[in-house]
Amino acid sequence: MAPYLTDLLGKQFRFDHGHAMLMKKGLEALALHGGGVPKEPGIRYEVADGQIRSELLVVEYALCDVAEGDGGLCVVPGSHKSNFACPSSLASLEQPGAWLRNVPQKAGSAVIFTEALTHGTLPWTADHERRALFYRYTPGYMAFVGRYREDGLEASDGGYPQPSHCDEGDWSPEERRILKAPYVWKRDDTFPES
Ligand SMILES: O=C(O)CCC(=O)C(=O)O
Repeated sequence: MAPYLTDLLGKQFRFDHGHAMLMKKGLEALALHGGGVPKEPGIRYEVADGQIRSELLVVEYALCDVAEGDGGLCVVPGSHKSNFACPSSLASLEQPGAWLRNVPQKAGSAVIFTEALTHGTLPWTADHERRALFYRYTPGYMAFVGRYREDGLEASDGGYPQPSHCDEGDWSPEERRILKAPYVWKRDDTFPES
């Protein structure tokens, strides 16, 4: 995964936040969000100087098979490059159509997508429970969620893992770098060799 994250986020990419998603049959949709416009801080996608760059980037691991039509992750292909906002009548998912794709996945596989892609969640229709893990990464210069406090203590809504939570040696140098707070000046590359 590291080479993809390096390529899309830059050599100093970091883990920002994550969560799990469980859906039982019949659970409702989550409206479309993201998209090339309007430009939102932290959701940038651009190609410049021969390089693709994303800000908030999602790696979504399926813990169960997802067939097309089961529901779950849905995307509007190419919408991260759009220059027209998604009409609200389409974003609400009330009018499904060929422009919207439900993404099939095998258990254990990962889908990588930029939050700048218009995406959402279709109602879950399969008999088995949907189980997915979301890991969200950012370039080394930015945090997406506001969990850093000047006094170094964790905010009440969870906070990031801190080196003090682990015994010395529990984390590899790469793991320590990937979990570092965002900053720019003299920041080490997360995986120096990739
Ligand atoms: O996989 C899904 O159900 C969509 C998740 C989502 O909306 C997001 O990652 O922002």
